[in-house]
Amino acid sequence: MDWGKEAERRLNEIATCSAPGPGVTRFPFTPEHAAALDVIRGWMTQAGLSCHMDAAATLIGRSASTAGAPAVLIGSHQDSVREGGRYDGIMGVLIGCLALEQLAAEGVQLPFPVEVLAFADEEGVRFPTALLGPRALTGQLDPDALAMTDADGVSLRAALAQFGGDPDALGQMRRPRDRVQAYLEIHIEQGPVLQRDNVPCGIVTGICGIERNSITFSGETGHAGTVPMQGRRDALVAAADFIARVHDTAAGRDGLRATVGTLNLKPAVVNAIPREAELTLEIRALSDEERAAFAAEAQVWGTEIAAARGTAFSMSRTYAQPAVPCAPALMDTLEAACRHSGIAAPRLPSGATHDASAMAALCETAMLFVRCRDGISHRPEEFASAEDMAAAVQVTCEFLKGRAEAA
Ligand code: HGY
Ligand code: MN
Ligand code: MN
Repeated sequence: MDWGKEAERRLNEIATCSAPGPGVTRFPFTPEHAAALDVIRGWMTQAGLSCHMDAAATLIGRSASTAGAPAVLIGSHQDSVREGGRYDGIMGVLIGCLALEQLAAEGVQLPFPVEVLAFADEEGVRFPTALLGPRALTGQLDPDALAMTDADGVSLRAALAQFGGDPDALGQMRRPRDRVQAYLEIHIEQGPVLQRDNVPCGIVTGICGIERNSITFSGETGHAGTVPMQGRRDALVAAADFIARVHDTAAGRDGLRATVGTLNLKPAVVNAIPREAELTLEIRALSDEERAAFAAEAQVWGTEIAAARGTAFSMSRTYAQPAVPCAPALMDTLEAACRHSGIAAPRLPSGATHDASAMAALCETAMLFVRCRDGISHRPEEFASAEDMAAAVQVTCEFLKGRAEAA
């Protein structure tokens, strides 16, 4: 079987489980999500796995292994950003299934069960929180997150319950640590390094920490034609100063990323001065200390700029997750698996965050990156080649065989 071509075919099929518009838009607990789970159930069944959906709406396929050994988990997320690509997240779920199909075809009996997990919500786009599935499995879920609402005022609790999950059971989902031996996530790199190195796969050394802050500048509205420029308390002008300061300072901090991804104005009409500018500031770094220091600096800049512009300023952190190193022993197993597949895989950090960052609270985690064309992701043009996906299937098979030899 040409697993690369098969992967491409299946990803093109599941990409139709999307809201209308360019690229893929598949938010959690939506009809698109339900349609995708029907497709993924087919993948899991074809891989010989028995499927069930847990209380966090994670679809889990488990191999029929009779071995009482702790399971190896292979997972990623089914959801996408708005107008995203066909590979981010879902490719990792598929490659786990294809690798198990390949091993079954070879007649390989692993001495441990394998589970493939399709997490519902990693992106945190619909609700201002993320990683619901992994945090439930690792006992890290903040119950307050269930009260968070989407743009239509629907709570995470209501959306999950309506979808067939069980919000009240999330607190009892924690997996015993002795029942899981490792978590592997296969994911498109979303960056340019593997293409630059001309190699199909890479081994992730660590996942950046991330925090998101809600920021508001408040001034005074007025008639755009009659209020003199002098003395205006224009919230958007203050926000513009702040955004430029954040961007220009972060540009000088190697490895740190700072992004203002959303901006909402009030009253948001062409002929009135903005009285309120609400924005989000996301900060990422492989060092949690560096990330916290930058957030503290931003707080100071906001206060100073607001005073200079005659506006008020508020900043509150709405989300945070620490940086996570990957497990050295698993990285070595992955490296051997790549070598057996004829790949000299480089090691590299992940600027993007992943389900693995939360799973690390339960077990040792590893990530295999797959080359990403021109480093483009979170866009319809995102692309991984069939050849590289075939290589990732082979590496995943070799990784599982490597774990079996070490058992
Ligand atoms: O935001 C991220 O890094 C991930 O793609 N959710
Ligand atoms: Mn992802
Ligand atoms: Mn993503």
